[in-house]
Amino acid sequence: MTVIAKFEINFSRFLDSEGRPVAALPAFAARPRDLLPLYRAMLLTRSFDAKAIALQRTGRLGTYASALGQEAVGVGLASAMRPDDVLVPAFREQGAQLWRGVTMVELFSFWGGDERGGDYAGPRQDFPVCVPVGTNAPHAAGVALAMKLRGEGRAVICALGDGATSKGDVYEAMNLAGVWRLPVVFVINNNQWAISVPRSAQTAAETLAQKAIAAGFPGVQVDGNDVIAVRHEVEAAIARARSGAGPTLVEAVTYRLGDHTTADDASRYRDDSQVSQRWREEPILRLRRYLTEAAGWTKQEEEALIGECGAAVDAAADAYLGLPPQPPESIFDHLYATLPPSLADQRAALLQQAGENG
Ligand SMILES: Cc1ncc(C[n+]2csc(CCOP(=O)(O)OP(=O)(O)O)c2C)c(N)n1
Ligand SMILES: [Mg+2]
Repeated sequence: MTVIAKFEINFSRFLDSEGRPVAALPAFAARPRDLLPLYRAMLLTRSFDAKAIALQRTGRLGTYASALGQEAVGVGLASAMRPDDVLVPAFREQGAQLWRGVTMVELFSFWGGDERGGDYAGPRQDFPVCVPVGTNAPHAAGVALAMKLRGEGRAVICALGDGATSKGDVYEAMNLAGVWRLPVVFVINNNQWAISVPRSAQTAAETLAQKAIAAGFPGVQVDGNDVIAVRHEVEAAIARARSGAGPTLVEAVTYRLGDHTTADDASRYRDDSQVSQRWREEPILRLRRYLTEAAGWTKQEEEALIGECGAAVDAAADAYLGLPPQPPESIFDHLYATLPPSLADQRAALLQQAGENG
């Protein structure tokens, strides 16, 4: 027998878990303080998550999926994008969305069940949160096809979980993206869990990055707790997409430090000791250690930044809680440009009933 094809998957990391550089840093990180916007964005995401959980626990928000421990994935991928690229998120990308200009009030509103929270004033073309697992992948391929047909030189970034890569629609989207060389980057947030199902029970593949190979494009693995690595590899993938060379898959290896959502209790299916271990590798601590060492980041600066993020989150929560409720018929108003007749009838019936009930 002869070897007719050979593949390999590379792993990228710039900072180890102690925050020590293990490779020459990319240009955007040449001056340590240039990393402060990334650091702030990760802190803001963590603060937003904590508030969202508190609001849910007190009955003022619906079920919520926190990104605790995975802040570097969202912030890293979004900071690699240009404003005119399109983000097609799953449901754990609040770090990316906040970076892109989605407001905290919009995000609270969405998770509070208010459809206006998926209609962003800022990044108008970014897609809203997508809870049906993996269904955003074909959407992303479709957007990328439109960009290609129009010759726009933009890119789509599609965020997916590790569990999503076990789904047929994700393979279908990747297959089309490969064969049509679409300008799309699939970023897999490999947080090791799909609710209670561990990564090892989802797929026998050695890496998730290699799933790109079957679809005919490159896959790379990055340390998903190293925001520099995530940004650097996604930037390279976006440049490839824009140049017409086609898609890339970036697998960001991280860990879900929190419950799956506020409707979950992860202590029922995983060991606390495993989680404590993973806290040592978390992305914010890692970058803080680097900033302290390389940029003289002080305790005072740290406290001021935490205070500033907390105040911004509190103000957004107050604004969300102060929003007037939506009228009941709004449940019909955010899915279709033109309502199909059957739904138009239901909307009219609802309005009539609401009128009769005063
Ligand atoms: C099509 C579909 N099936 C099942 C669910 C229920 N569900 C919600 S999240 C989830 C696991 C997703 O795991 P992963 O893709 O790894 O994303 P993570 O939640 O870890 O970010 C499942 C099964 C769903 N939302 N959509
Ligand atoms: Mg997962």
